[in-house]
Formats: sequence, C-alpha cells, structure tokens
Amino acid sequence: MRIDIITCLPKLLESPFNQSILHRAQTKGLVEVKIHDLRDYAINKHQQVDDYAYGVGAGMVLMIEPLDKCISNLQKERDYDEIIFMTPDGETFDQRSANTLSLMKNIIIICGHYKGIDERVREHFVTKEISIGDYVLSGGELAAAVVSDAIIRLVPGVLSDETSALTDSFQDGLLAPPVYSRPADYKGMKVPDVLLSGNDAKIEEWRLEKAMERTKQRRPDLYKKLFPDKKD
Ligand code: 6GU
Repeated sequence: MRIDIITCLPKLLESPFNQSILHRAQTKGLVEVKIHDLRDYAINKHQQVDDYAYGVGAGMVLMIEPLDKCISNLQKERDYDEIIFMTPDGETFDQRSANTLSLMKNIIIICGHYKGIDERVREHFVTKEISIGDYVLSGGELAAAVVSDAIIRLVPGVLSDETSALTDSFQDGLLAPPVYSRPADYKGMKVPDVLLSGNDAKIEEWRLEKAMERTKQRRPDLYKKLFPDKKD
C-alpha cells in the first residue's frame, strides 16, 4: 500500500514514520509512505500556501491552488482509492475504519491548518473526512500519524505472528486482557497462577474472562453492543 501525506509541516511527521513498526513496514517494502511539503507547490516565491478567509478577516486558510497542484501531480502517477482530509468535523475514526483503509492500494491524506482549507478542495477533491476524536488539534499532522499507524499495522506482514493484530483490543470488539512478564513474584506482587500453569485451554479461558470483565467495567457501551441480551 502507498500513503501520500500532504502537509506544510513535514518535519512534524518525519519521526513517527521513522521509528519502530512504521519504519520496519517501509524497509520491508510492505508500505510506502511519502510526505509532501505543500510549500513545494506554493503560488509564489514567498512560498505562500495560505491566505485570509474571504469575509472573515482573521484566520488563514490553505489555498486551493497549491493543493490542486500537489494532488494533480500525484494523480498523474497513480489512481487513488481515497483522498482523505483530516478535520475535527470529519467522521470519527475507529478500528473498523482502520480495517477498511488497510485494504486500499493508494491513499492521499491532506493535513489542514486548524482554520481549515478552501472549501472547494473538500467539495471537488476530498473523498473522505476523518476526525480522531472530539477535541481540537492545531493541525491534521498528528491525527494523520495516528490514522496511518492504525492502518499500517494491519497490513499483512507488518506485524509478526506473536504480535498479531488479531489479538488487539477492539479487533474482536473487546478490550485486551492484562499481560504479565518476569518475575512471577515481584516484592509480593504475584502473576496470576493460571498463567504459570502451562494449561493453554485454561489460559485462553482466563484471558477471555478478563477481557470481558475489563470491557464491561471500563466500556459498558462496547459491552452492551457485543452482548445486547446479557443481563449481568
Ligand atoms: Cl483530524 N484535525 C484537527 N485539527 N483536530 C482534530 C482532528 C483532526 N481530530 C480531532 N481533532
């Protein structure tokens, strides 16, 4: 899969994609992430990419021309499944959206300023608008990194079997159960006996029970959705 991210703050995005799993996904050739500096498509030698909003005065808006140039340039090279705009008024991102997007071949993600981008870009180029939650960030960059991370780790081959995405919180609708590592007894704080028993069936049963308990306690909304008929 290929992800093209358009931003005026490319530095803000470099580090997340050059560490750990996201970095490995790229060096393995499973995912290609290209960050495009919108200033390379500026309308003048002052590197201008934003301007005052008509009729409002205060607040800069990303102009249509640099975005059009950048997007059109990319579309000359390949077809895109989605052109996504990161915005707090988009649809709220969740694991289901991540699953869907992880199946795409090419996507563009546009990061906006907090005052937004020219509405004509949204009307004529953007095919999907995503928010990562009900709060306001200064720009779409960090949200784009969040969404890309959630997508990329689902691409087959990115995670090894033992860290498989299938055991994640939310993948089966439940929160993940607790995990422990050595030592089995740390200053009297003990790892549950069942995990040391070597009985795989018993361990699985315990993990499911804990996942259900945790979901019911912390996310009653999810629990009700999964078990609408359950009384206790
Ligand atoms: Cl995608 N962008 C901005 N600027 N703020 C947000 C957001 C996105 N999602 C939640 N808050």
